Amino acid sequence: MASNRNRIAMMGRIGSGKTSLRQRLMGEELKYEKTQQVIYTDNFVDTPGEFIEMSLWHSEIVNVTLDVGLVIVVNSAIDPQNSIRPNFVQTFNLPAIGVVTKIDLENANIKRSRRLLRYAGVNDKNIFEVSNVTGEGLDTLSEAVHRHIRLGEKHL
Ligand SMILES: Nc1nc2c(ncn2[C@@H]2O[C@H](COP(=O)(O)OP(=O)(O)OP(=O)(O)O)[C@@H](O)[C@H]2O)c(=O)[nH]1
Ligand SMILES: [Mg+2]
Repeated sequence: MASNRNRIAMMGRIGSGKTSLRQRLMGEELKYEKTQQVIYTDNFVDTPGEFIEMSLWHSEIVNVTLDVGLVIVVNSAIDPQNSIRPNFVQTFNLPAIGVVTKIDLENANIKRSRRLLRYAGVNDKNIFEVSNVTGEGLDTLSEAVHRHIRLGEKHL
């Protein structure tokens, strides 16, 4: 059977910046588009924030991870709410990276985001801070992602 392991699953609350980050990591123009369903591209499985926010969809998240080699959990630095249960990422037995987005905004609370990502089970050394708008932090994140996934290549 063909392997889909050269793909990344994007997870996080509605509006946290998953799709924007996918566009940035692929060097595409930022284009706002609400994710209404699971979107498969060569290197990504982009999920709607509803998958994390509504427990009804939690089993779908597990299905999605069968098709990937890396999980990215996205947390917006301006969102005080958490929808991810403790050690959530450990369920998948996959490498996990945490990304704090929206660090360009005045009311960004990076410390809170890092805490929520650790709570979700992401190791502190695998948490990166970025702005999808200014591009800050994206090079460092990109390097970390490339240790797991060859972006730009179709899945094997
Ligand atoms: N200022 C700022 N805005 C951002 C950043 N990342 C995303 N946004 C904005 O936040 C909004 C939501 O971004 P999306 O990438 O669509 O979020 P999403 O997580 O894919 O949302 P769903 O598809 O609804 O689950 C858009 O208006 C983006 O332009 C960032 O780093 N900084
Ligand atoms: Mg989206």
